[in-house]
Amino acid sequence: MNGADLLCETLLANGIDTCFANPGTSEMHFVAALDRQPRMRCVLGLFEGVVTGAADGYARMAEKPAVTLLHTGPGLANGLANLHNARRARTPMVNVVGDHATYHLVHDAPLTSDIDALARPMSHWVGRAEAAEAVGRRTEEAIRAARAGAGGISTLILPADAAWTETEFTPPVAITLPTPSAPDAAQVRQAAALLRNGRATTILVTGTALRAPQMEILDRIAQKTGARVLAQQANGRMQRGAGRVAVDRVPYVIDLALASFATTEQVILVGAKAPVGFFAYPGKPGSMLPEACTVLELASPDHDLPAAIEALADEVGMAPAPRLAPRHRPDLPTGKLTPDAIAIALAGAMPEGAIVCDESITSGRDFFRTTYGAAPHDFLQLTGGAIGDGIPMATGAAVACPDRKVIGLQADGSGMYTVQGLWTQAREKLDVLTIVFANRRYQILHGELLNVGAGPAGENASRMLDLDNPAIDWVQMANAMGVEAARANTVEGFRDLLRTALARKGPFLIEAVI
Ligand SMILES: Cc1ncc(C[n+]2csc(CCOP(=O)(O)OP(=O)(O)O)c2C)c(N)n1
Repeated sequence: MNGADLLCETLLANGIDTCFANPGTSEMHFVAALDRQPRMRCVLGLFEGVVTGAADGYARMAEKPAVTLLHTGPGLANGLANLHNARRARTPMVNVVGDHATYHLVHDAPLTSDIDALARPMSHWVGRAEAAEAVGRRTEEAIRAARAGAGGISTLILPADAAWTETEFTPPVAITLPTPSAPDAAQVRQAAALLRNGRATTILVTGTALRAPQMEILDRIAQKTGARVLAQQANGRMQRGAGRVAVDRVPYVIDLALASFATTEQVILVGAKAPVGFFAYPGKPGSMLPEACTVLELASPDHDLPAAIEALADEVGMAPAPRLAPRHRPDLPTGKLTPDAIAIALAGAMPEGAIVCDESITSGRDFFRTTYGAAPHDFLQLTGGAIGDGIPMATGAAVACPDRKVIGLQADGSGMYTVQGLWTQAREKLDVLTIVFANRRYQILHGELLNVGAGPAGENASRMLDLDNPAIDWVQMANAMGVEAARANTVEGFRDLLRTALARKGPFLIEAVI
């Protein structure tokens, strides 16, 4: 038994049995240890952004961490953007980053870098297994940190000699997981007092408050008190669709966000942050709330949010029943394909229990309005604004939930960041339908150029914002990675492809030319 074996045993003893990986020489003993563990599912990603994004999507659905295997500082660095997104979603994750053998570091070999420094900004916990004997303890610390509160990113650096050195073995046992903090009774009383004072109140929620049972209680509180319930702009996971409470989210577009809160006098935060502009825009405020608005945090993300919601209900009372969205299939238009028509087609055809991974950027802004009455589904968003999480997230969600259809709503520019994830979907035969919104441009940035007051795009700006020369052939690209694909230009063509794609199992891609 060496340090790498001990690492695997400790992970498995704690229910971590899925490893998203992209290894190198310094991790070869960890690879060999994983090889001796048939209980561990190892999934190769062909770029570290796929690895970390897949671990993010996996944990959001599995409700437990995956482990990632990353190669030294540069491998970790390639995966950082999606660690950032996962950190924003409060996704639990354990990253294992291999390093040179401790005694080799003095030589400053080409791959030597300050891994700790690279890991820190995107991790809640960073630790080093200094020697084989420290691996078990360090791994437990990493797991504990990943499972603390709402969830955290742990990065464990594993020097090659700590991995390959023999060590004494006592079979690891599952650690006791930290319990989330109980709601603060004084905050609950204060929130209840706000809800009774007759002012215009928004209850702003995220995290586990966005699961169906919690939203039902929130809606019953809202009916009783006249408050509005709203989801944060970006959320790790939300349960929505027919038979569930229809909750909207804070709009991305700053003027819409400001308008949404214009008459709000009080905000009660349930795991959420007070709403701010995604960016600063000249002449516009940073906070989306009116100056005089009162903000009260009922519960922080690390509190037990379901318990906080129940405590609030006990304090203020509830209406007898929640208002649930009825099943609704809007009429499909005909002719030219638009994002709206795609949402309408999905509202009619999406199977029950689908997992929608949304990285549609501008094309999905109106998706909610059309799909409140779609079959009940989970909705996973890009949480940290770092594009390139969509295809990986869908990949990880499909690994976590093999019996559910995963639907990726994928903007084309963002999709190109981690397009290699399609290969993993083919290799693992994952049931993912990717819908690429092929508008052949960075549409959002055309808008932002105007929004910041920099004027319309000229020749140079267009060359930085347009993707049409040459146009990306998504069908050929998916095919090259083993994923069947087809293109749709019209609503009728899209509807037919969607029907075919949803009737089969396995990865499929529709290039929706909009
Ligand atoms: C990692 C990262 N790099 C760059 C950006 C800046 N950025 C924001 S949106 C965007 C392009 C979006 O284009 P696309 O994905 O095609 O969506 P569309 O705007 O066309 O709907 C870019 C480059 C970012 N958010 N994250």
